[in-house]
Amino acid sequence: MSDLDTLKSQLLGDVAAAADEAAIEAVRVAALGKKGSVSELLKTLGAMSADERQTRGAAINALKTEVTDAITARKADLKEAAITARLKAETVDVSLPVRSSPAERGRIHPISQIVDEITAIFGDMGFSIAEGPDVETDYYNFTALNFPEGHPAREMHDTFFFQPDEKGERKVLRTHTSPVQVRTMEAEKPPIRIIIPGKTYRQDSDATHSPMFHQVEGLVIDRKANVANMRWVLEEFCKSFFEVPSVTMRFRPSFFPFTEPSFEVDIQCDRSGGTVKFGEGSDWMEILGCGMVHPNVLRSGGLDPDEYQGFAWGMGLDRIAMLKYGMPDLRDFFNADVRWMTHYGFRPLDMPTLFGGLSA
Ligand code: 2NM
Repeated sequence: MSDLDTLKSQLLGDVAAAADEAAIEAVRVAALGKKGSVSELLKTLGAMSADERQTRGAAINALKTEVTDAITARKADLKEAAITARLKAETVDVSLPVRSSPAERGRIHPISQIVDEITAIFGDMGFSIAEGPDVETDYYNFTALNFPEGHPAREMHDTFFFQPDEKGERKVLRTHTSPVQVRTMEAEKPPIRIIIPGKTYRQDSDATHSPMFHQVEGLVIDRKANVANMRWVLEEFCKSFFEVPSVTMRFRPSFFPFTEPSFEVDIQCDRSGGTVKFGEGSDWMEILGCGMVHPNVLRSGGLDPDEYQGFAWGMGLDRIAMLKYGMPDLRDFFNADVRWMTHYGFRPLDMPTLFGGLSA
């Protein structure tokens, strides 16, 4: 066997043994690279006689061609094998159900949905949102709102009291969101048009009462704001909120310390079927309280009652949400049960708007 035959069988053996693309590349460099075994042989041609070069040169070039072809073929095979292996490893089972993204699976709590709906309605009427602390002073929760010291209305609220602090001041969990109205009157100049959604607290707990519940209150202060304006605002709100073209409302005289006159408002409804229908029927349902802001409350807010007047209202959200969405037990609202949320919750991307439909 000549030296070329030996080299050839060795190189072809290396080619056949190369198991992946990196290995075959190493074989190529070892044979055909600058210092490769075949390249080194080619370099010997220069020192040969013309005759010798003719026979020896042809043999070396034949070897080079054969080795090059073998490497090229093996490379192609290995590349093909690598692609096949990768396709096999990366298969997708298209029959599996699509897993939804967190944004699609998440749900908006019905209370948040109600607040978003009410915000859309009053936002459209030019109201903005005001907020305040859940832990209030006795002054803002009661005194500034015309609940005199020792007045029985303070007991009406079943207040959660904190231990007195070092100054003897006893903070409370706000029993309504009305303290925010006083804080807003202190901070802003009329005209004022705000709604105040938020958590409120009273010691009360059964199937229809939770010690933490939700309210939206509203306040309008201007030079001539009056009961007729209030009626219009509340009627527009009810039509939008209950998604009916007309509602009949009943204003019954009532008492709240912070308003005079005060009213409780019912809307006409039909309870004869399994669900409540609004805008028709022979039943009445109480939905909110309202009135003209008491002069003492205006004074608490730093406003002159001879210059400004206003109206305010308040409604509980939890009961209204139960009614609107047909949820039977209030306690489910706060159990954080994901099955309940999946059933009663709202999709985060379905934002309530007046033009797109509130709860559609
Ligand atoms: C209600 C009913 C009637 C009310 C009054 C005020 C304030 F601070 F402006 F005087 N805020 N909220 C109000 C009036 C609340 O809830 C049933």
